[in-house]
Amino acid sequence: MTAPAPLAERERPVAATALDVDRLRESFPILDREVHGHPLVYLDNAASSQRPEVVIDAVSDCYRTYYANAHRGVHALSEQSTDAYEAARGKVARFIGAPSSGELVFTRGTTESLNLVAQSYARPRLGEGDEVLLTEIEHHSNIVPWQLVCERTGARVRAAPITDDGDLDLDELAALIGERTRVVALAHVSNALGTVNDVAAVARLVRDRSDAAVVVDGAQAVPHMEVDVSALGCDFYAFSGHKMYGPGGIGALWGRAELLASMPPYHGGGAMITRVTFERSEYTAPPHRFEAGTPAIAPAIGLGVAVSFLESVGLERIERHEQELLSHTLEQLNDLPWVRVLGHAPGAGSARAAVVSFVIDGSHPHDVATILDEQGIAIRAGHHCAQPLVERLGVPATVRASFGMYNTHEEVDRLTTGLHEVRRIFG
Ligand code: C6P
Repeated sequence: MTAPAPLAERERPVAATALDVDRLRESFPILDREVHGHPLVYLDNAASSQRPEVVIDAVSDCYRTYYANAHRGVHALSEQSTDAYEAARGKVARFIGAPSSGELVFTRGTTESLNLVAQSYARPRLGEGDEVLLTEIEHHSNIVPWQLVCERTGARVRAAPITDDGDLDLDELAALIGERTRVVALAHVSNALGTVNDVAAVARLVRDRSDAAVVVDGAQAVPHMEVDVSALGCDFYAFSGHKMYGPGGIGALWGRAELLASMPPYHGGGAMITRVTFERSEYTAPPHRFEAGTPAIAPAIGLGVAVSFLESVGLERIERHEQELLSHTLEQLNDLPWVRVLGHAPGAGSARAAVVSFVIDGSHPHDVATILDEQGIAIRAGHHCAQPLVERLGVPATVRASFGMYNTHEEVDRLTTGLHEVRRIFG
């Protein structure tokens, strides 16, 4: 028995050339709503994006028509759920260029994926004096799991410096890779600044100098650009469904087959064993070895549909559109002398995704967020779970506008108008 087909047919491909944003927006029911009497302007996509109707329907259809536990029953519903769950794995694996769906582990998201690598891959390999090399731009999810594993093994965390504009300094990074480096873990795209790290170049540097594993936090890359893990040359790649127009509570970890095969389980429980006695247990092969307990079946199926949706819109077109929004935003903000944008100017350093962090003279970012919210504009203010980065940049917090495929130039203009209102209030 196979997964229900009609949903895939309902994934309407959007026009072939430029992105038809008006039509695209019709796919996202929430974008129609008002906030505080204003049409919603949703610019908090780095925190979590919104979902298209096909994803909402896929999850709902699963629960309405064929849901049962996966991998556990011989009855029709269980087989149908299992098939749909495994089909989603195949789709997600193909989407990121994984050589095989067996290398794609479903997790709760980026955070769990990175903890899994830290505990199952790194912990058995780390000892006193070994090093885990991170960068100053990392999200807490790519810092704290490594601290936890270092505390238990005697290894230590080091951080490769970034420039004042938020670019990774590859020479400095190379100089920090030594014979004790066991892991190099970095973000593909910074959630706070949008900086796109050249992961392929970093992976080459690491390979030339050590046999450390290259672990990539892809949370902010996968929804916005084509990702091919094979071409990147990394060993692990982590991402979250809720940032890529999919359901919450689901994400994935891709890992090289031979590495996954060498790793002990992260969690113990049902579905990850072949035999259990009170003396010992034997474990299944990856990916199921790392999916103990009943998985998030409907969310995984929804993630598969989100991936099909992204493919139907086209990553290239999404990236082009978001780059236009980024340029438009930077042009507008650069005209406001009381706004200071963090990160480098477009074209001045490494590539930049459509995330814009800034500070406003005389206004705390949280007050800015509140005044924008009163105008129906959702942005995020704070340290964005990247406290070492924000400290490195010498600011207490930032205002962050982060864009998605459905944002428009008019929404950028609404943001600018909103900032003028902030200025009027704070003088
Ligand atoms: N960043 C933001 O507003 P989870 O929560 O596991 O889905 O993702 C964690 C995570 C890891 N890495 C990066 C680069 C991220 O941006 C995030 C989530 C959100 O920036 C929430 S803090």
